[in-house]
Amino acid sequence: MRKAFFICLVLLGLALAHAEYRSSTPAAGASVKAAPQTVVINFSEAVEVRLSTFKVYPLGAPPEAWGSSTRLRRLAQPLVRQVLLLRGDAARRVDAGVTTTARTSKTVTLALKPGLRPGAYVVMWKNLGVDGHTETDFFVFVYKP
Ligand SMILES: [Cu+2]
Repeated sequence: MRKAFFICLVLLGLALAHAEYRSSTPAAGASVKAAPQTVVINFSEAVEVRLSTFKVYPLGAPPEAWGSSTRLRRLAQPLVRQVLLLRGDAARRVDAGVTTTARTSKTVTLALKPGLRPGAYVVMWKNLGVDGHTETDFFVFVYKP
């Protein structure tokens, strides 16, 4: 009994220790009617902004898939694996980089290029938390005017 309680505390500690996705604008899985100009991601702890990678890519998913966040996530996984750590890919991305100027922050803002086309978009990152742990994750949102 006491041992189980201790293990729970350890697991809880590990879960709290990483800079995990908490919320965002647009939200994960959201469909927005107006083209967003920024993506704001809130993490559970501060990240080293300059030592982390953030990207937004068009998913190229067919319109009939836009309504299913499960299907969009499945389509996004191979893209994230392929491009997250790719260099020199600015032309393929729809983000114009991180605008958060603080060295460490729980909230990271990405500017989006103007003229976003309707479609599904993947927001992906490999962050470095202030505790020294990295976390790779992504979410998808849909722009459907
Ligand atoms: Cu951690």
